[in-house]
Amino acid sequence: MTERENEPANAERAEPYARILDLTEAGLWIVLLVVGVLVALAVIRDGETRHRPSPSAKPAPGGLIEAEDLQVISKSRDFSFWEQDSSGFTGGYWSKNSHMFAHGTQQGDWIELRLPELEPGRYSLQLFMTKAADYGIVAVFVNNTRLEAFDLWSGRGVVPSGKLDAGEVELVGRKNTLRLAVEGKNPNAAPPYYQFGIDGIRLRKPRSVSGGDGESDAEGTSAEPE
Ligand SMILES: [Ca+2]
Repeated sequence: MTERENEPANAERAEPYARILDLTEAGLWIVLLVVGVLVALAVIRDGETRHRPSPSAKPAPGGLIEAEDLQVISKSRDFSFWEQDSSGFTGGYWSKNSHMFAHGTQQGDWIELRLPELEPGRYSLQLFMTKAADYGIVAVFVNNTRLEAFDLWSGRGVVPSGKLDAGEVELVGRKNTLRLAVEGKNPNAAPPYYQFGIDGIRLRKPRSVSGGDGESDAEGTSAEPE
């Protein structure tokens, strides 16, 4: 028998191997597809985990009023003041994972917010703001009385300010206002210099009046004050 006569038999014998190879190739693609899907799911789950507050991140204690919930009464001019999701910020924890971000502001700009209705009387006002490389110096007014100014510049990226004491205020009736005014900038500030962010505020009866409520002043958003 010659080589040529053997050819058809060899071809027939080769065919099952070819099928096996085809099946192997198909199997390989299926395995690659499954691995790809598993990797994609792992990436999505990792992203979800990173966007959740870490278990060690303490929510702000009771009494914190979200800046996101304060009604805007007026502004010096038309700049944006919007709720920005903070879950992508790595510098700390913001209550309810967002703050109000003032963007497009210049020196002298201000925004006025309505304070929630509380029993008239004296309160201590604390602010929980945001600091960043391009944030300005912001003065705080309640009912047109200037309290304190806070330098919101930070050389550590975007971070919560921690508790900022603005002093005591007298609240009367239902029309109390909180004004935040950009007064200047830190010499180290980066352009556009005059932005700011606010996470929330806290209004408490002063301890001397209430006789101490037992609450800890150490609580707040998780950042260390600078
Ligand atoms: Ca907030």
